Amino acid sequence: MPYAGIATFAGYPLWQSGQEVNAVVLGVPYDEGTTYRPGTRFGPRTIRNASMFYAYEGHEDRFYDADRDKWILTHQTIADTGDVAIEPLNLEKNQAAITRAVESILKTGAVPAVIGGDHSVTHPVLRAFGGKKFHYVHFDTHVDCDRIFSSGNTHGSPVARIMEEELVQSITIMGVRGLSNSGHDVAWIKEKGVRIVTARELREVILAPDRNLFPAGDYYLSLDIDFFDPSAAPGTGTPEPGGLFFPDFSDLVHLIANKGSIIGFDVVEVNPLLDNKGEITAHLAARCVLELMSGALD
Ligand SMILES: [Mn+2]
Repeated sequence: MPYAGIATFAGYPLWQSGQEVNAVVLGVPYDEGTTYRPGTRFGPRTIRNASMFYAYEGHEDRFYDADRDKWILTHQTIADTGDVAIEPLNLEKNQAAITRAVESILKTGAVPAVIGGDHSVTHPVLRAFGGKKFHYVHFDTHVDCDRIFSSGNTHGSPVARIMEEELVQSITIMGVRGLSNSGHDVAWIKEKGVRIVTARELREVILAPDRNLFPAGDYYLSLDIDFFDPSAAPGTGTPEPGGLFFPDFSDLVHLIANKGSIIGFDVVEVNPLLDNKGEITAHLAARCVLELMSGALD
């Protein structure tokens, strides 16, 4: 039963380093990049716990998606490697440890499925791809391009760092809204060629999918849980009204997976200390990991 035993992601087995599987789940319990309400260091453990809800069926019977009337992730080998060992207040060491952990997964040919942690962890995760060319899609309320003094490695700046280090081929930020983005940053990144699709625009895209929105190629997807409406994802540090919902996200993942190939992804910014009693944010995050996993593997 899902409430018994030690919680790995959705009850999948632990990964033995070097073992060949299709995808490996990696937790990054790091939130020292947080600029407002901390607590996402507890994200990986809580998401794993919530994900056990999806461990009713045996591995052979995973999963029947009733909404789409199709089977997903059947016969895919998935494993959980636990968490990166974080050393408090040692940014360089932590970033290097995150990069190394993802490298060890990529080396075996598996898709890394990262669960955070705050959004600053995406930057060292992307370093692990070592110059490989791919499109980067950032699902977020915020453009995460802070350029203010000492914002170097916070959860408000991963996109700026990714741009500086030229780690990706293109950047698309989806779901942007609210009053906490700097208009100057938005103007700056647009000028640099970053594509921004606001939450309002995204609703139109979902109603009438533009098949040319995503070119063919490899994709890395980064999901900040504050992409969702706070009514669906209250457990996050910087909520903003006007977000989207799970079926919207699912449609977007399918849109990308049908055009390109998802080579890695992360789900970040789940803060269990701010979640409601039913832990709906953690459950949503677990479900999103499975949706992304299906987009990557099926
Ligand atoms: Mn973010």
